Amino acid sequence: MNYEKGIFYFKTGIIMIEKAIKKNHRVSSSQRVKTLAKLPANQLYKKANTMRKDLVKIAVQNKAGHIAPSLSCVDILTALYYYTMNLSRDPQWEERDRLVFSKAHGCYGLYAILADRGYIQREDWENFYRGSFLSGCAERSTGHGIEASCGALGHGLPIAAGIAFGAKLQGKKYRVYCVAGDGEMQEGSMWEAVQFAAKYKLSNLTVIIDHNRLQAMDFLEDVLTVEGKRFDLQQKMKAFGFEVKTCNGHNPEKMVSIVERWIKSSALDKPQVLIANTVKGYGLLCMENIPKFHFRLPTEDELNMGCRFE
Ligand SMILES: Cc1ncc(C[n+]2csc(CCOP(=O)(O)OP(=O)(O)O)c2C)c(N)n1
Ligand SMILES: [Mg+2]
Repeated sequence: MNYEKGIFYFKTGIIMIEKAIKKNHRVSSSQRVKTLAKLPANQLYKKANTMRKDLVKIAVQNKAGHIAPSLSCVDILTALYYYTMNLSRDPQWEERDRLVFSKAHGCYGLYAILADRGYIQREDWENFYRGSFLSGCAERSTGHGIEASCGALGHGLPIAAGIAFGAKLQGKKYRVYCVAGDGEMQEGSMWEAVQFAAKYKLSNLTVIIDHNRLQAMDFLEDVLTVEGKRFDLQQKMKAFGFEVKTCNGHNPEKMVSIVERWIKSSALDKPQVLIANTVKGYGLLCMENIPKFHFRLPTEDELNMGCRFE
């Protein structure tokens, strides 16, 4: 009798496990994933202003210095996170679009956005640079929406090209975005990745270059850009086989429309680059376009000079 009862419970247990597996399978299929809501394009600049305000407040309070390189790419990141990228509440959703943030020192706006989108806890963001897991340069943590560690410049684009190539090989539909610095584009590894992406026709890869014309403590033209060659990057990227567009990098509405056209163009068989003309330190009047602010906190007097986002 006990033996028969045991068999009965065993069989019931197996049926329950099978049901649970099926249910779990259904929930994790891509159709059931809750995608993150997009903002209307004309609200993106306003959202970027909220992010700028947040990042300046927290960076100043925590004494973290890379404010200017963070401010120049907030509109780019806002365009990607609130409009262009296909994302879900689960930062590790297999079908998600990937962002590789190559100029990882300018990550404060990225942190503000990841906190706003619910990928990182507000408390971790508020304590960044003073004890939380969020450090001065973004480090890989896919559970929090950060795909790669790129503190040493020149690594993000090679990683992004590898992910895009893998997606193509596997027939995956997700797209890969890479935000790179214009000074960073001097790294040899970036040009190896550019050649690779063009050779393998990685049409699922979009690079956005934060073209603020400054690198660390000096202007690009005074370091490596050939004198007078203002359109250096466009010409080079075109010659290397990329689809190239240029626009105002503080106009997210314009940026999303360019990228949207690329995404929807089935005839496009090239990787693309958007050269986004930006201002380093954009939004804080004391900082805009001033080399010494690459890694320097503003004084109270400098902050009182005002900003564009109140
Ligand atoms: C391989 C490497 N070399 C040097 C540095 C130091 N460094 C940090 S930011 C930076 C300037 C980068 O300029 P850019 O890519 O134009 O970014 P921006 O600060 O203008 O946004 C440098 C040289 C680094 N992080 N990695
Ligand atoms: Mg730069």
